[in-house]
Amino acid sequence: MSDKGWIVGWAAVVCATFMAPRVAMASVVNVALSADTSSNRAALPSFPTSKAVDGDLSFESRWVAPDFGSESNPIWLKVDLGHLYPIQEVGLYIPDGTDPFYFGWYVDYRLYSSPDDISWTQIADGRLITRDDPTDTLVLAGLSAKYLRFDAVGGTHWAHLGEITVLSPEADPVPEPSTLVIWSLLGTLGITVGWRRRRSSAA
Ligand SMILES: [Ca+2]
Repeated sequence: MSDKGWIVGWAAVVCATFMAPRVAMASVVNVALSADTSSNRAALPSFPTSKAVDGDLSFESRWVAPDFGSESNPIWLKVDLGHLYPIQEVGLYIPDGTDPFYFGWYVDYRLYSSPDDISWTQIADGRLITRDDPTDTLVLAGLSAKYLRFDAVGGTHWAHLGEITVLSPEADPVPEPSTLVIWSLLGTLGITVGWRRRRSSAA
């Protein structure tokens, strides 16, 4: 095979290797995990806003603001995702602990998104009820956001939220092996071409 044939062959292998793993490596990541959070109301000391994005679903890991939210005066928790992400799904959860005293509490909410912390769009509303209906899974299509805001607008108890998860299909933090494969193959290609050139020169 000529040098040109070797180069064309290796180029085809590189292209095929590059394209295939990119499709296979597509995954979903919770981009809200450990994100920056804030609120328009001071939280109880043991229940700061960060508890709502720590990945812990226990009763002790909640955000709790010591007041009731209302339609006209919501108490909100804002999540700064750090970047504009395509959003596939948002999960909301409130835990109930083991004491029946806490069973049946509910929080009415409205959920907003924003690309810039200035312009906000309501994307959902609902009611979370401890034990009976503590989770809402909101499947979203075509939404991109940098900020999400959970407004507590009513309920039987103070504004609170156990966890918010924000799943993005394009935020895979794992380095793509395809990149390593490409450099490996390009390195091999260079060695091959160099060797063949030296061999040709020697001949
Ligand atoms: Ca939590």
